[in-house]
Parts: sequence; C-alpha cells; structure tokens
Amino acid sequence: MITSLEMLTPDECARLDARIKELRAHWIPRGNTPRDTSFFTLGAAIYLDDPAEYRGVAERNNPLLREHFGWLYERLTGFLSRQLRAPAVLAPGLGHPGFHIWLTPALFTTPEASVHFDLQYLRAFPTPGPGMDFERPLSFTLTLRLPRRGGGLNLWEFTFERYRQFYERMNTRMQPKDVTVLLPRLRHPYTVGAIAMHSGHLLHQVGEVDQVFPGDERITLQGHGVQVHGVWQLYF
Ligand SMILES: O=C(O)CCC(=O)C(=O)O
Repeated sequence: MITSLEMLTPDECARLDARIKELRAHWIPRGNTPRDTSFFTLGAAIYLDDPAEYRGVAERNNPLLREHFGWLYERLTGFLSRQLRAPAVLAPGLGHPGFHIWLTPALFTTPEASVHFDLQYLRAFPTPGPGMDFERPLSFTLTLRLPRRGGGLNLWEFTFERYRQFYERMNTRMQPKDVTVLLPRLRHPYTVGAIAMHSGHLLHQVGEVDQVFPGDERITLQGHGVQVHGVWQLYF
C-alpha cells in the first residue's frame, strides 16, 4: 500500500527548488551515460555511493543539508512522527534524506528505470542488532517539482516477501524485473507538495512521462527509515 499526503505548499516547494538550484555546485552527478550526466543527488545516497565511501560522503554533505534545509527536516520529522505515531529522527552517522534531481535529458520517457525493492537498510545497518525492525521499513518521496506532464511511481502488487518465496520455489536466476511480466503495472501519480509513503517492499520503479518539454525537471526529497527501539531513523 502507498499513502500520499499533502505536506508542503506549492510556494514552499518553489522555495526549495530555488535553493536546490543555488546549491548546484554541490550536486553529485550519478552515472556515466549521457542520460545519467543529467541525474544528480544533493546529499549522500546509500544505494549509489560506494559502501566504503558512503559515511564520508554523508559527513561532508550533512552539514550543508542541515544549514539550508533545517526547517524542512523539522517539518519532515514532525510530520512522520505524527503519521507513524512514533518518534522520527535523522539517523546519526547516515546521510540525511536528500534530493533526487533529474534534469530534462535524464527524464524517463519509457518505463526503463530500475525495477526494485528498497533494501538499502541492509547497507545502512549492516550488523542488525536487537530492536531493529527490518520487517516494516519505510520509503518516502516528497515531490518538489514535476515535468509538465506529471510524474509518479510505477508499482506492482508484489511484495519482497512474495518475491523471496517465488525465488526459492523457482530455484533459478531471477531479477525483480522478471516478475513484472506476470502482473499489471500500476501507477501512483505524484503531486507537488505531497509525500508518498510505502514500505519499499512493494515492487516499484521511478515512473516515466509520455512527453518531455524543454525545461522539464523532476526534483524530490527521497528518504528511507527503519525503526530502532521504536524510533524511526531516517536516511538516504
Ligand atoms: O523518485 C521516485 O519516484 C522513487 C525513487 C525510488 O524508487 C527510490 O529511491 O528507491
């Protein structure tokens, strides 16, 4: 299940968009293909950074994020605490929730983005201890800017738990993408200012747009959470 709730006003999103643009020198390019050179993060991202370097990247970028987006983190932690009925904090030592930035050339016009489950908690918390709840993780995407033709998340009614069972049963090499031929692709549309929340254990993919216009961009705040002793630890 995926839940979307309004969190920011369009004005606040525009302010954030402008600030993100002012910080362009700090955007981290992700990947090497022409498409990827227009795809960035602002902040460390555990699924993209080399695991040996992630904590260093986080340490260098977190102060900048806190300086410019402190009010956003306060809103976010307060909002998630209320919605999830448990305290939510920025996870110590991990990258703060950060920004995904797709400039025009990087926008997907076909459903070819990675089809995946969000399992990055396995990297974030490599030595699971007592009180860590990996069964009910959290992924969230707060939309700040969308292409003219909109945007959203593609998803399939197929959970990681089911994938694991299927994988064991089939006993063959398989990728999450392979199961997409069995099920209809669903679409969860995003709206600017709304935060979409799900477990990350539902098969999903960054959604494409059918047409891209000059100047189109897709900018989101992306983060994940794990409950540790009843407190949501948020990171990217
Ligand atoms: O940007 C989105 O719509 C979702 C991003 C995503 O799937 C992820 O970061 O795991």
